Amino acid sequence: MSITLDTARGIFPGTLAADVVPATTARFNQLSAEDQLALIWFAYLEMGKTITISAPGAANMQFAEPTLNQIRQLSFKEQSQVMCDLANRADTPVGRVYATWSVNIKLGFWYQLGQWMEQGTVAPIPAGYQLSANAAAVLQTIRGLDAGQQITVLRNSVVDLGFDPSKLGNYTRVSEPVVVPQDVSLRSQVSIEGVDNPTILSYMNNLNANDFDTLIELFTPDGALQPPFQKPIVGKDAVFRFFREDCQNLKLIPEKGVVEPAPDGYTQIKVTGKVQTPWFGAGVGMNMAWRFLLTPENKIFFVAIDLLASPKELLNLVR
Ligand code: 45D
Repeated sequence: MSITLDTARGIFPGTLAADVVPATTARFNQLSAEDQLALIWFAYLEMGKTITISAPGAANMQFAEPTLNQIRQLSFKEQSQVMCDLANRADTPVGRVYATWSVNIKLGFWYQLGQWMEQGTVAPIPAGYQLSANAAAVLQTIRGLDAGQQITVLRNSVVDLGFDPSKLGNYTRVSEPVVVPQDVSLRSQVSIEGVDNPTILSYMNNLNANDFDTLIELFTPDGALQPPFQKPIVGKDAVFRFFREDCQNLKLIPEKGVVEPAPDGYTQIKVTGKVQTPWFGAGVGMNMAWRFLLTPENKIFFVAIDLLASPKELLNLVR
């Protein structure tokens, strides 16, 4: 039996991912636009009591700024309409611009609107807004999640707003500028209990240093990366673009792992640990697993990144 992307996706099948996240997102997407906006707003306010979100840098905000300034000039009624249109995925000028943005630009856009809503310069969610019973139930589910799962639900709901990018036709993707990789002398080196494979250590260290040029050379030409709750991104070019657009300034803190032989001279390696996003820094450590499949030449043929169901899963290294 030879190795394919499909067999690769099935390695370490005992890994328990936080399926409650896509399930909650699916329920969220069934709600009315008004309920969606109000619900994320309430969830966002509640989370803000325990964790702080970092302000995005100026380089990050420059692309959203023209749209934000346009919105600020509008009446409250018009502002609410713009936000509802985004939640309705409507085909509007703002919805189309929004669709071209990377995840971080979308998050920065809402971060700024949220600040203005709190300050009262942009239309707030009406005081006393009553969530529907379904929306209230979704909010209740979100309350029960751990912080890493909560921010992932929030992130997913923001990403899904706006006009559907697949309906845009040809367009230019807009993402924040790529930062210079961290100076080699300043780089920290991870250590992983049970794993000394140099490709794995290099993956973690180069991603932590934003050194995507070196990182991508660890992959085979047809190598694939599967982000949490997504389909695999296949091929070096696509994976490289993903790193540059969506993976800057992450902090990977792998803790332990196992190395096992796989068919055809391949090696499968599972690592568990924490990941921090620049949006919340050390305030939120997401419980994650990496499931790698390496070729006999020690190149990455496949890696899946999973958000784990519970901290207990950090200890689950069995096949
Ligand atoms: O008024 O090894 C609302 C990979 C509407 C790469 C709003 C990775 C209403 C390979 C929207 C509520 C990337 C896969 C306002 C590893 C409203 C690899 C505002 C993993 C104002 C490890 C809402 C990386 C706002 C991971 C402002 C797992 C919401 C990264 C803001 C995960 C929400 C990153 C924010 C996550 C959420 C970031 C900022 C989960 C950020 C979440």
